[in-house]
Amino acid sequence: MLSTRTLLASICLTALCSTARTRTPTAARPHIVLIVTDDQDIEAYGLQAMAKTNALLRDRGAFFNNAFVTTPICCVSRSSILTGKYAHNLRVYNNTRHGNCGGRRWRRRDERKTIASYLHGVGYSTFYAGKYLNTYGKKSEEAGVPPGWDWWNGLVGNSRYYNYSLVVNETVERHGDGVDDYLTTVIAQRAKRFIAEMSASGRPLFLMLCPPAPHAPYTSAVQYEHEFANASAPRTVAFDRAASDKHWLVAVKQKMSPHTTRVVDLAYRNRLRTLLSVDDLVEAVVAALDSAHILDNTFIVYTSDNGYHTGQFRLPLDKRQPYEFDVRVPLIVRGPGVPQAAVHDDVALNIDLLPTIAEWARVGAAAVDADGLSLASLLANGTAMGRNHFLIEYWGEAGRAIQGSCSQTADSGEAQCVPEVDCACFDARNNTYACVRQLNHRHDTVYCRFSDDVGFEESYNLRADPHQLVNRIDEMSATEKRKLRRELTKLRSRRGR
Ligand SMILES: *[C@@H]1O[C@H](CO)[C@@H](O)[C@H](O)[C@H]1NC(C)=O
Ligand SMILES: *[C@@H]1O[C@H](CO)[C@@H](O)[C@H](O)[C@H]1NC(C)=O
Ligand SMILES: *[C@@H]1O[C@H](CO)[C@@H](O)[C@H](O)[C@H]1NC(C)=O
Ligand SMILES: *[C@@H]1O[C@H](CO)[C@@H](O)[C@H](O)[C@H]1NC(C)=O
Ligand SMILES: *[C@@H]1O[C@H](CO)[C@@H](O)[C@H](O)[C@H]1NC(C)=O
Ligand SMILES: *[C@@H]1O[C@H](CO)[C@@H](O)[C@H](O)[C@H]1NC(C)=O
Ligand SMILES: [Ca+2]
Repeated sequence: MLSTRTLLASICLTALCSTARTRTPTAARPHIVLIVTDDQDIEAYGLQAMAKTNALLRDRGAFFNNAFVTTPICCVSRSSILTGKYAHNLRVYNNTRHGNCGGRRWRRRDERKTIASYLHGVGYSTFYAGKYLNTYGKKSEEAGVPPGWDWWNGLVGNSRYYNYSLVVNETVERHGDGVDDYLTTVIAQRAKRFIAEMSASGRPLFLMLCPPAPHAPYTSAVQYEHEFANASAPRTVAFDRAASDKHWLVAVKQKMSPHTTRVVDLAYRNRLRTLLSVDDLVEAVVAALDSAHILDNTFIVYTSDNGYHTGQFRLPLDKRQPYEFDVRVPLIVRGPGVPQAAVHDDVALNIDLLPTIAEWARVGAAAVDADGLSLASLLANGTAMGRNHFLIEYWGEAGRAIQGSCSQTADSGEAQCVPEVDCACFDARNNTYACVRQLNHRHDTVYCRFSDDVGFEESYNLRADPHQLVNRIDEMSATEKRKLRRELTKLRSRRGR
């Protein structure tokens, strides 16, 4: 008896085969790799540690000069990346379960409509490896595989490099501190295996790779421990500069002590070192796609979940601020139809990644429920995005991670106070704000309003003052301020674009 397979094979010898193929809706869907690093800022050091990434992605694809996240903190931004939605529409507010980081509402509603579900729904084989949401897997009954993922390697909890647990499909896998356990390396190896095994399946592939680098504790791989021995945090005009015209948390900062400055410089150096392993990961993934003969039909997107600061305005380390160093991120896209070495000035946001990837995957625009815009036409032929402005929003944490010998208390309204940097606090309840960021041919400005005791406002003209040294709020007319406040209310109260 002739088996179906033999029958198909004989049909394929005739011209009918190609007709049959073009009718198969998944046949020409591109493969997609999304790489999201943790806390990689663009302002302080950009991609300087990443020669291979620059050669393989940036020089072969498009680089965005103006890529931003809409909320500068891990879990919230990751939730926005996964869904294409602003945080206020997800009601994800901070890195805790209480703030809906992997919380009940997230799991019941929004996690069912992530990039994974959309792509799985149109036939993609999906793969995840690395940090997910900060609370992931902390409760064993919640350490399952989120909807839409076929191959799952989710890191339990926040970024770590050694001594971590991965949930592999549904099984917890414990890793120690052997050379082979280095998380960035493990992610690269598993991605290579997935590509090698699945590229012959005929299904389009989607990989989301989330290395811990360069997030604290900035542990480098052994072979890179001594690189960048002389590097130090950039002494820009904002470095260790008093900023008394800024909101409370920044205005009260003391000049950094020599000890804190040493800690900041060491962190900077170690962050670069951890990125060398990400650079290797990029190289390994590109090589695996090439060996599988699918590189030319693969989009590769490289970005970060938020920026970072190292000493600007006396803020020793961390993110969470409305300033450019915390909200700007690298964004590089390589793929079919993307011209080489293109540079775009159009704004691109974390919430744009899902609509972009969905368009490449031909999900069908009507099916996609997102706040962001697709970058696909801009990437293909430079079609302007037409976006005038966007929202930046953040909810300050309080009472959390006040460490060791620090004198702050759980009810001081502050959070993330760290002994190694003279107990500077990285956050406070009233570090809660929303900003209208306007960036187009005519304007380059930002206006922020804080939810604190005084409704503090900040305003910068970034064209004249790119480092945001001078808060110009007092130069704004009452009419201008009213207009911006109205715009903020509008952006925060409904689906904003
Ligand atoms: C995880 O699940 C996928 C899909 O069922 C399977 O193909 C893969 O081999 C599994 N991975 C591991 C490491 O067990
Ligand atoms: C990993 O855990 C072991 C056992 O607790 C500890 O001795 C070791 O220092 C840890 N390694 C790292 C890199 O944190
Ligand atoms: C680092 O600084 C030391 C001392 O100034 C110098 O000898 C060494 O060549 C520098 N190393 C690099 C890689 O620049
Ligand atoms: C630009 O590219 C997009 C996506 O490939 C396509 O849909 C659109 O028609 C193109 N527009 C022009 C003007 O070529
Ligand atoms: C996180 O957000 C929730 C909801 O707004 C809030 O109740 C909680 O206090 C926040 N957590 C911290 C640590 O600030
Ligand atoms: C912000 O919070 C801190 C700590 O609770 C408090 O001391 C300060 O007065 C507050 N400032 C404003 C402007 O709300
Ligand atoms: Ca982060």
